[in-house]
Amino acid sequence: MIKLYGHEMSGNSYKARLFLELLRIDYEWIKVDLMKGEHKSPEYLEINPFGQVPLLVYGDLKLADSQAILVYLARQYGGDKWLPLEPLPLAQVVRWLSTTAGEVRQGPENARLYYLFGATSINIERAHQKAEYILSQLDRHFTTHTWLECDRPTIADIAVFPYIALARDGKISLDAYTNVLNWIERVKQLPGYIPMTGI
Ligand SMILES: N[C@@H](CCC(=O)N[C@@H](CS)C(=O)NCC(=O)O)C(=O)O
Repeated sequence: MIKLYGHEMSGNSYKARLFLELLRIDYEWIKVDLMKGEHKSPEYLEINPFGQVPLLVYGDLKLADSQAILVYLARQYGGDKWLPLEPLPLAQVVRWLSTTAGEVRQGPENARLYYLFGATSINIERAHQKAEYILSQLDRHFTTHTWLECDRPTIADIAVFPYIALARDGKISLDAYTNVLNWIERVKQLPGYIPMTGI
């Protein structure tokens, strides 16, 4: 059985867990207590030298990084439904995976780290500026798109969703972004959807 190492307050862990649930795949959830520093223990560093969650383990496979986990699960278990095969739609989906690791991380994810986990080395003004920027971009995108790409939910939506939906944890209001709010509601209606604290 697949094992997913994660923490319940980690949006990146939630991302992998949400997708396993949407795919209706059985898995074992293994809590790595970030607050106790378990992710930096020698035992954990042995299986993930980056010392981060999430980590997917399946037999000999050890796969870190939430975006990589989405790609693996989508291709292994989802056919081309969640991750298209054709060059252009595939590239369009990958573009949002990059945006997740870029603008979404630098904006709402960092603002949440600052307020919720006391990561005071983060420049909060810059995080809020970045958040405003990506939220405006997304809101404009959703004036003409129901889903991020391909007119259907793909791993682009699953990757971007958690830290956008958790933006309020970083003291970022979503009220001005009606199209984003409507998209969040659409994601919540997907069969198999599970919530996390803050969403
Ligand atoms: N690129 C990684 C980032 C993972 C990440 O930042 N995980 C956080 C929790 S959400 C973590 O483990 N932080 C502890 C650390 O980096 O020391 C992913 O998308 O999974």
